[in-house]
Amino acid sequence: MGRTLDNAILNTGVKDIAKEGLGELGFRIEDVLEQEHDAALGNGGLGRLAACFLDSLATLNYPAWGYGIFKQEIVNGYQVEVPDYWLSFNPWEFPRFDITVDIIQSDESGKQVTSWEGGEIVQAVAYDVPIPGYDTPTTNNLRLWSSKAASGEFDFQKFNSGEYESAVGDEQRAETISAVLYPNDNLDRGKELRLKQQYFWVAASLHDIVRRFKKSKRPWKEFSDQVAIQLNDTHPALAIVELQRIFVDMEGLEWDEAWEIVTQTFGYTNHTVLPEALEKWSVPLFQNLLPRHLQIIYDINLFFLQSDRDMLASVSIIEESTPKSVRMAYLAIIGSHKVNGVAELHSELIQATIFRDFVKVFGPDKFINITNGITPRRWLHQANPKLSELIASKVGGVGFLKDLTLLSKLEGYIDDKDFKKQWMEIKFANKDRLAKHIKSANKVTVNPNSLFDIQVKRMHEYKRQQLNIFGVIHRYLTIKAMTPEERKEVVPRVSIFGGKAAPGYWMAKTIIHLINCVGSVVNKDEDIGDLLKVIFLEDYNVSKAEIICPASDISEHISTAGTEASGTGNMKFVLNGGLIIGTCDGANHVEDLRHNNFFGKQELDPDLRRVFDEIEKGTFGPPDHFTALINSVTMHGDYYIVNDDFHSYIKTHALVDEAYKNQDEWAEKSIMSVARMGFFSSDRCIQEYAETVWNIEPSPFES
Ligand code: 26R
Repeated sequence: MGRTLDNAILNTGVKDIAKEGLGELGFRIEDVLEQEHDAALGNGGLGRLAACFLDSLATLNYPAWGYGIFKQEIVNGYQVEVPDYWLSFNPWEFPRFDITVDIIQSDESGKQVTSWEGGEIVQAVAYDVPIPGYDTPTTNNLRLWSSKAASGEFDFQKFNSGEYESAVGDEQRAETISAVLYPNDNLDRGKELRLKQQYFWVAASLHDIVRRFKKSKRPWKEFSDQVAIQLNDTHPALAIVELQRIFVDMEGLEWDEAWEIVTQTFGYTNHTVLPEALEKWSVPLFQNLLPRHLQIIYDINLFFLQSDRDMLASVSIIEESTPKSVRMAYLAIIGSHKVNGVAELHSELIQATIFRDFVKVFGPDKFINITNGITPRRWLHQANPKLSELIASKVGGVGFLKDLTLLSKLEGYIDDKDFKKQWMEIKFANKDRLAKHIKSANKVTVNPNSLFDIQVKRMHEYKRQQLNIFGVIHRYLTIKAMTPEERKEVVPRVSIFGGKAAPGYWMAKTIIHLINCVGSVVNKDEDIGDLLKVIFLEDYNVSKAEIICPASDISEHISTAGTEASGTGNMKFVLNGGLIIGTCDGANHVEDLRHNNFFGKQELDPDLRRVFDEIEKGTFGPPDHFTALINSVTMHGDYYIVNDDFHSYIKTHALVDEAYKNQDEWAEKSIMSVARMGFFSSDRCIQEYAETVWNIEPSPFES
């Protein structure tokens, strides 16, 4: 989510008043805004996409609610992680002690059941975060759930009778459920507490939704006319089972009627094809925690498999592994009426690979694409006010913030010298702002006239920050080998990295380590000076992204072909006039390359060989720190295709250098890129969900 205040006063149009008022009280508004801590809604692209959606839903006057878990994220320090309990106060989270849901947490016996009783009761308490739309009175609600022991009272009886531990135990066990957000990204670890969290969150949200529906007094068969629930990946897919349980066990509906309503209610968005990220829960774990839900899953599966007996094993929700496991993506597909990917290529890929057999069963209409988008309010107007103002002066005012396709009018100014000059001056000012941040955070001076090359996103091998840093080392060696005359032709460059690794992801941390080691050698090398600087920005988050995204000349989106579902950072950079380096499609080709590599038919690129030699010589510190990283390319099949892409990657950077030498043409490329960004607004994206999945219309406030 990032910070709330600046966005809220911009959206509601009171920023000038706030600025003036604070001024009279002797404060600078910037200083006040910076006091706020970033709120989280997850760890990476998935959560930030949801935050953009909330902004668009409110702006477009859609009657929508966001549901999330109360967070206490673990943030990355340098190498150690510290839980940020003491930072957790957020003035925009309004506790609603009047809105609580009692949730059964587990059935002690774990036995076969046809209804679900007994077990511990945990209470969910709502915390509401207001989401004001832009230029509309509509303000929607994001409801976060915090877990609490049901009684909320300390058990003095147990305490007095000497059972000290279990007296605090119940309360602590309850509060632990929502205490931490798992910091993994794209890696499923199947932890019991996480399943508890998922159920806790799903149950609280669904009972809230059902309670609201009941107030309408409409018959159950109209449930899906009033309610649409979008599953943001499979993490909340248990909701499908819980709603079926509410209908059948609690409200007395017949199975078939209930199931029809359930499937009409849900939509499922897939956000990744990486096999290690597809959620599976072991059946024994499920049996223990959610026995009735497991039974309902068996029944859903049975009825589904009866409809198509040819493909039993390949589409079964239960995987015949040891132990058996529940495939959450399959449950999500079977329990939804629409399944979508988040970019054209990604949607094609899931239909051709991981969900292929389901396309055969359900036919192609159930599977659709809805390309991601970002909100221009935060990612242009708020992060880059000067550019927003300049654009407004050319495209007929601030209307483009609600209809981003109006940006295309900028194409008409491509030959306007004065406009181009202003455009580039704003880019420079944004780079200068980032340079100042780097100076204070990293104690390194970077020249804002250099080419700023940025890669910020979660640290992951598939995103290939290692390809980038190997490229940086190659650049360093190339400059080192040049004569002073040759060096005069080099375009000065700052390579900027940022992003968190999951605490247990050792290889990702090794890549961070290498980046920092390269930086400390290169940045103080007097032969190099301003020609190359290497920066790792600590603690990358939304507020930092608001400073970073407007400041790129190029940014890197170089995930292995076919692995990045969509990416949304790419859109943030381009909307702010940066050019991008990106991987072309080549998903099918990747399989062949992996096969060849695996059977030893790999030839190491000579430039990459030089890079590895230099690391192994100890130029960047003890080489054994990086042995595993190098071996992953040279000895273990190069799963992420770093070697095969290295040559083309280096060539592309040479093209960038050449292009940057012509600043006039660069300005034109930059303007043209922004002019064609209209499609990538989250408003367009949300409209597509509204029309093709939810069947809802805007409901503007009427005074
Ligand atoms: C812990 C585990 C189960 C887990 C798996 C996967 C946790 C988090 C993920 C992250 C996935 C779902 C994710 O964030 N995907 C990203 O979604 C973005 C929004 O659609 C895309 O832009 C981005 O390409 C994709 O990686």
